[in-house]
Amino acid sequence: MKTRAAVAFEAKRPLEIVEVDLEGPRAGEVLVEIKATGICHTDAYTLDGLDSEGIFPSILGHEGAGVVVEVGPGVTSVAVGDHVIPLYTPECRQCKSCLSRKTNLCTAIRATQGKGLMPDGTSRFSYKGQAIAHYMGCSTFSNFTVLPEIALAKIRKDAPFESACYVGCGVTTGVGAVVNTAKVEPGANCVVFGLGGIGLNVIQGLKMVGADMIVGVDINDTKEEWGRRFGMTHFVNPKNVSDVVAHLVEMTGGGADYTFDCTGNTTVMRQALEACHRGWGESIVIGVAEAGKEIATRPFQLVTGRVWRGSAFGGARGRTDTPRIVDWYMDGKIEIDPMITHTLPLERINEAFDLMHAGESIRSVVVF
Ligand code: NAD
Ligand code: AHE
Ligand code: ZN
Repeated sequence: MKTRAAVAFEAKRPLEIVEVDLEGPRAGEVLVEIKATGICHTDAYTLDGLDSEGIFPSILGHEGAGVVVEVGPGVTSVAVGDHVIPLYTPECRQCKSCLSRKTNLCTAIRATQGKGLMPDGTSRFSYKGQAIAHYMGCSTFSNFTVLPEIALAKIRKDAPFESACYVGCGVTTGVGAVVNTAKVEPGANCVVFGLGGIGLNVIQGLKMVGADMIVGVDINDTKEEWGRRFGMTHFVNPKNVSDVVAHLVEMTGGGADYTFDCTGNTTVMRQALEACHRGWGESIVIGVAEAGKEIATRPFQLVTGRVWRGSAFGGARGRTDTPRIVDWYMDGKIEIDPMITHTLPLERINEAFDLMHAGESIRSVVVF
């Protein structure tokens, strides 16, 4: 079939909206009509050529929601008409990682996914006879896409696609980092670095679990109002203080119980670790750093009890946890709608990247 898609032909070039060819689902695969997709900073990072796994040409996008239109042979967990969220972190429930119960990082299809291919080693997308790579196993910047069954979470039908799509990455990543990775307890003092589409979800997760101090740190002053809107209690612009770590340690009475990096900046990651309380403070790295970047700190920081931990997709087991997060939204436990600052048609998707780079959006969503 033909489908409209925004194709990344080359790094650092705007996406082009073209009609691409899409092959139907093979065994264990599902054809999904994408109804809405968010634009996450990770899409921008890959488009900007900063991802060591970036492939071109490809169809980016990993934060979608849609409807199952066809299932391949052997598919049992979803059916035509089901509403689904594509999962860049699938959940096969059979691999060593899934069975360990220690991680959400299913390894069943990670190798082919990283190469922009379906599990059988081929691509379903092509343009003028040339293969186009899938992205993070999702490629939600296409009106129709094919995914493995294990990479689809079935969600309730009354959830609007325009908001449910955000659960496909940003909401789950932020709220999940609090609930699943850090397991923040009520009364904790926390610091969140970077108040964008991820950081604000960390903040609302912290509020939900009953954190005490929720300090937000951002170089963009306009983010203060956004942070307060979702539960932030204090704001710091690092540009206004001489030593941000010392400032935060003093503010939190000796250091934070938990800190979260939602910037992808390795200098900030170090600050986030060092702003933790001696003896027990934990820093969660959520931000994705540019290819080649490394983190550093004095080992003494770890010897004296601070913990450096990472979180991918908020530690969520996609098929099990994302339908529950959609329920939290539908039950009013978390908010999504106010964070969706811009809604655009696919033809204007490049504006979403401009808005993000200008710090003018929290989340832009393309509605097909
Ligand atoms: P965003 O662009 O919406 O927000 C980033 C925020 O960080 C902005 O408000 C910006 O002003 C702020 N910022 C930038 N530099 C800063 C600095 N030096 N100090 C303080 N604040 C700073 O991006 P997003 O969509 O929220 O994504 C944030 C990061 O999380 C990205 O690196 C993204 O790739 C990553 N991410 C990771 C996962 C995961 O599973 N680990 C999932 C989604 C996104
Ligand atoms: N491909 C990059 C790493 C990118 C990365 O860390 N991705 C996060 C999700 S970001 C979503 O917005 C993730 O889940 N990583 C786990 C995984 O298996 O990819 C690189 O450095 O090569
Ligand atoms: Zn993302």
